[in-house]
Amino acid sequence: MKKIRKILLIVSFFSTAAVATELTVYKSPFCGCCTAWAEQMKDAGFKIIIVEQNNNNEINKKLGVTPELVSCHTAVIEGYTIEGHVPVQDIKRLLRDKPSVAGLAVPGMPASSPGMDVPGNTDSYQVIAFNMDGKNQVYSQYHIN
Ligand SMILES: [Cu+2]
Repeated sequence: MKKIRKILLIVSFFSTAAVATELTVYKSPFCGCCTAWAEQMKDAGFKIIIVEQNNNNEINKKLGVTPELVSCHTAVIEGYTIEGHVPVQDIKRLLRDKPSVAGLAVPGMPASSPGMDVPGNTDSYQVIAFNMDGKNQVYSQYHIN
């Protein structure tokens, strides 16, 4: 029994390693909080591909990231757009549930969000599920008292 469990563990290790989901991050080479967020996504098991460019104006237009959604970096994972400091649990939920949305966004750069991580900060913020037609809804919220 113990032996079987050990084999299963090894098999599951290799299968997750083989199918690491790619997360492409578009960012400015000077953005430190973008890198901090990408590091957390890497720790969560995603394969990170960084594309450095001066700004994301063009890609944001293409991906439906409107000015009220915009943040410091834009990422793409399995056809979904991830704008800004979106927590990993929301991305995992998105990939699991596969809702018909264009992506998730944390507009601006809330000080309490992952990658910002300003010590002791508990500013509330929302993760917005957005669509190409401009229809947005709240996907999750953090530090709401
Ligand atoms: Cu940022």
